[in-house]
Amino acid sequence: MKIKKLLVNSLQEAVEEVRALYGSEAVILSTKVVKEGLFPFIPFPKRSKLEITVGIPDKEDFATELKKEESLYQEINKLKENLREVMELVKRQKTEKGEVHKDDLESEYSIRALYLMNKLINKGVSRDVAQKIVESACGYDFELKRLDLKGENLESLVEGFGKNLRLVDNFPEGDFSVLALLGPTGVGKTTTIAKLAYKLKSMGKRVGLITIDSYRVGAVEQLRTYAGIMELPFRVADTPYRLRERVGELSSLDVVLVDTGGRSQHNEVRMKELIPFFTRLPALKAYITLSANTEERVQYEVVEGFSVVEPSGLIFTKLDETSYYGTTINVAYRTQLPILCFTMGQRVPEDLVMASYEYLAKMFLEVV
Ligand SMILES: Nc1nc2c(ncn2[C@@H]2O[C@H](COP(=O)(O)OP(=O)(O)OP(=O)(O)O)[C@@H](O)[C@H]2O)c(=O)[nH]1
Ligand SMILES: [Mg+2]
Repeated sequence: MKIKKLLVNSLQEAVEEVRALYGSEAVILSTKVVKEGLFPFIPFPKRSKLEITVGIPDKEDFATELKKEESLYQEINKLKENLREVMELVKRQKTEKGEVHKDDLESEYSIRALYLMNKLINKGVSRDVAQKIVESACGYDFELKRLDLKGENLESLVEGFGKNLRLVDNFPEGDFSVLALLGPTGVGKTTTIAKLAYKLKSMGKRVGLITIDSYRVGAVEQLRTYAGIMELPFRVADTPYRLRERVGELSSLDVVLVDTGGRSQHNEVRMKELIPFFTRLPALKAYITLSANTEERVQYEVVEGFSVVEPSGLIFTKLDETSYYGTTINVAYRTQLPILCFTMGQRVPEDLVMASYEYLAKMFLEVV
């Protein structure tokens, strides 16, 4: 950039002169008032003039500035494009997971309600089930013009679950009850029986154990070992008649837990074998044991298969083995079978929790 100095009478003149002499790119960098006498050595009053400093950009300066500016714009546009792509990706991923979008249901639910819905959905609860649960805990807010939670997150979830899921609330029931655990192989039936037996014993109940699993090698010994450790009466019954007989022998106790061998819901013969064991025993209640890490549609297959014995409820095991335990909510909601308990680890007797709405709510809010 070149620098020039000019002496002018006014700012107006300065602007005009600079334009005329150096073109529109020239800029006035500074101005200074100076006194100018016609005869410097005579003490006449002096005239005021304006000294201006003008900056005249070189041609090359302009070209490089322009280039710099252009590449900066290109860079910004590229960044904008990248950002747009990332936003699209995030949006797509969220929709694929079935998460409720703020814009999807924004007109219907408050942000708080949507937050809670997403807490459930992100753990595997189906969108329609999550919506039903959260909606049950909402009221219409006339100010927001939307459905909003009536309480805080925890109490809202407790209310939502309470209105939509059934739990076994009278356990153990009556003076004498018989509980049998049924389900696919390896879901944790025997281990859960041991945990339940301990729980009942610590509630002061007199407990007895029976196994009808004479199919698998070592099955009898597995339960016998637990019975031995807890000093509980133990029986084996290999036929429906024997089962009734053994239950009769233990009828002075409060609760009898019956272990069964795991079987596939696809094996019709093995499923039908179960029926005579569970008829003509009025005190008996059969619970289907489902592993939470099993695919949801398979869980429905299992419930359907084991429904030959008219189940009284569900037990969910291995909650510790999946992040998507929300499937248990879907299954309990859609079958409307009451939940007895959850297990979340191999430790006997620690890893068992009797079903409660509060436990469920805490589990989804990740505060247990
Ligand atoms: N991680 C985890 N493992 C469990 C849980 N419950 C049981 N198990 C384990 O699952 C395995 C099978 O447990 P069992 O109790 O023998 O299962 P089962 O349903 O009686 O098996 P079958 O009688 O052969 O059908 C064992 O290693 C248990 O320790 C649980 O809640 N979490
Ligand atoms: Mg077993």
